[in-house]
Amino acid sequence: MRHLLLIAITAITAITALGGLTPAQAAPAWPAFAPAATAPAPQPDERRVTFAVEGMTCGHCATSLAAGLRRVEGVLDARVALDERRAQVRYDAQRVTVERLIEAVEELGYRVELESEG
Ligand SMILES: [Cu+2]
Repeated sequence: MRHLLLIAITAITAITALGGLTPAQAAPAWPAFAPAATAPAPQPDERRVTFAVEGMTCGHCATSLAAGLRRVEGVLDARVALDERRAQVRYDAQRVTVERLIEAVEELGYRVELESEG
């Protein structure tokens, strides 16, 4: 009976030594994720809007209105046609709203109405 017990213990010890995992092997490997870069920038939601603008009297008005619109955060481009009394704005809807653009035109001293979007 003692011999059997001894044999059993020896066998278990041998199995553990040969087949058992060392702590290093048992420890889970670090997940192979790529290092986290900075958060990706959201995709711009590019849109166009056209405004009817009243109050421009000369080329300087049109130039300064276009420049003022381009300074608004989220505006990608602005073109103003004095003869048509129109301002066309290309903007990122993630960063600016049409309401904000209207405010900006009014702050520059002109009356403005939304003409078309898209
Ligand atoms: Cu002017």
